Amino acid sequence: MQDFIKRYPGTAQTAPSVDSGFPWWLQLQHFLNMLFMMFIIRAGIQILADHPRLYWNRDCTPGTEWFRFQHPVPQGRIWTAKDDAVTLPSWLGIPGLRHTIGLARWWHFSIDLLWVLNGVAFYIMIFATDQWLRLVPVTWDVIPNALSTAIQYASLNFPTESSWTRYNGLQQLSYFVTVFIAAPVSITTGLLQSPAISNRLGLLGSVLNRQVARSVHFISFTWFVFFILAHGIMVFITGLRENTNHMFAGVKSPGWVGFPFFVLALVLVGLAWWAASPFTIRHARLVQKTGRIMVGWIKGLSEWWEPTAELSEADISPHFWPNGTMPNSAEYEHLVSCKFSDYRLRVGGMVESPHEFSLADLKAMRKQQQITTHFCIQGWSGVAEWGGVKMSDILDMVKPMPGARYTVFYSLAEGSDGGCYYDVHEIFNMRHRLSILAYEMNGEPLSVLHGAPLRLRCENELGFKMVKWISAIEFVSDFKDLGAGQGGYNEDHEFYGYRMPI
Ligand SMILES: Nc1nc2c(c(=O)[nH]1)N[C@H]1C(S)=C(S)[C@@H](COP(=O)(O)O)O[C@H]1N2
Ligand SMILES: [Mo]
Repeated sequence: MQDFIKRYPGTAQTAPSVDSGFPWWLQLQHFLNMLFMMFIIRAGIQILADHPRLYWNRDCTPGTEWFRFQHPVPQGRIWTAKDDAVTLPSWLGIPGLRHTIGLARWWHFSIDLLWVLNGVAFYIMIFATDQWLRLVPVTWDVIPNALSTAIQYASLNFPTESSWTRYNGLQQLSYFVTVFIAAPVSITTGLLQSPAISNRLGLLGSVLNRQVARSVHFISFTWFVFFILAHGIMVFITGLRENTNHMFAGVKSPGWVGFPFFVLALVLVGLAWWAASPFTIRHARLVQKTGRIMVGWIKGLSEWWEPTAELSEADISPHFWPNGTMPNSAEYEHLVSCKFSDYRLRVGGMVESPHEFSLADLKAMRKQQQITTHFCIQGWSGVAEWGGVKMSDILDMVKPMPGARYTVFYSLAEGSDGGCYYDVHEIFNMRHRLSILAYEMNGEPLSVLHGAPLRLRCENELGFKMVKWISAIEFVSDFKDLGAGQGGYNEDHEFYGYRMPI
């Protein structure tokens, strides 16, 4: 053992030495990364808490999860995905509480964007200088040296460091994994969870389906948490002054120059940590609007990709989570008892030819069937075969006027805080081949639970945009005057964005 340690002291002597110190941009990016990560991780945990189960299979059948922090799904009663959300303390999640995924997502995605920009700038800068040689192992010697470092740490007899010019083996490997593996894996698996991207990728989106992506995203997250904890502890126990001088002053000295800046950085991150949740709860609408300005437009762009992924019968999920607030009016009860023979779908607003359709009228029209994946914002997914009428056929019949820009779907059901559930779509998105008004699910008439008599399927959006128990469709030029003016019930009440293909 001693021979081994003597031969491999911890830092690979054959590794190139970096002599340009720690430039100001590196110090700044390192700090920003820490600040951004705090938001991303906390908001990410909040998102996970909205469906606190992880699976390797796309169908999310209860009992098949490999990880959960929630009881097993109760049997013998309706248990919706919203019932399943877990409450988080406000110091942990952003903004804490229960089912606050709408706000958490604005934080997660907006700060993600800043983090990615910081990361891209970092990649460019390190490869434009010699700094990349700190992070990328260029000699196999790094492996025995990493082992040697681990042994020495475990023996509490720390190796001599020369981190001004070269990191030790373990350090280099863990930095490499973090910067060049975990970060890109997190970004890709994050994006793969979106309906627009997943559905666009065909086979790839199906093999690396949402639950696989979500599970890998989680594993990558645990790496980050482990790394940040270990890395943070190491700052303190391997030479606090030298380390903080490198990090915050860019100097090699045994003095205290960097330390005050390090403390300041910790105070800033601490303050941001302390303020994030109360601020978000107090200014929820502002967080929603800022998020929309920062990343909403990028999400909106992906509505232009025609969703393509269609699956086969073998992919149909044995279980399809139900979600939402059921209708409970006398009117709806009557419709159920007459088997929807008195049901009329009213289509009007800014159209040349307003229509009323009975269910029989709709069933007499051209029928389309499609097997697709449903992506709920909360994180679960499920595959079903849907049968119904193409929205583009309805559009051709009612002829929206030139000034009409949005299609509004109204529900027979109320939302969870009372008031009509409704949602707004861009008209062009209703012309996609897979946008249908479904009256069938898996070959059977649509059940009450899943939206009878009629629900929307719009395969490049998240589930909440697919209104169930549709009563009427209206074409409008603007949605400012509807509800709280955000483009839908969950947009108004849960601060979601009205264009949510990602
Ligand atoms: N009227 C109405 N439609 C709704 C909802 C709702 O609460 N009310 N929930 C939405 C959400 S969040 C999802 S994920 C899907 C769930 O559809 P499912 O119950 O068929 O799974 O319906 C959407 N349509
Ligand atoms: Mo949902």
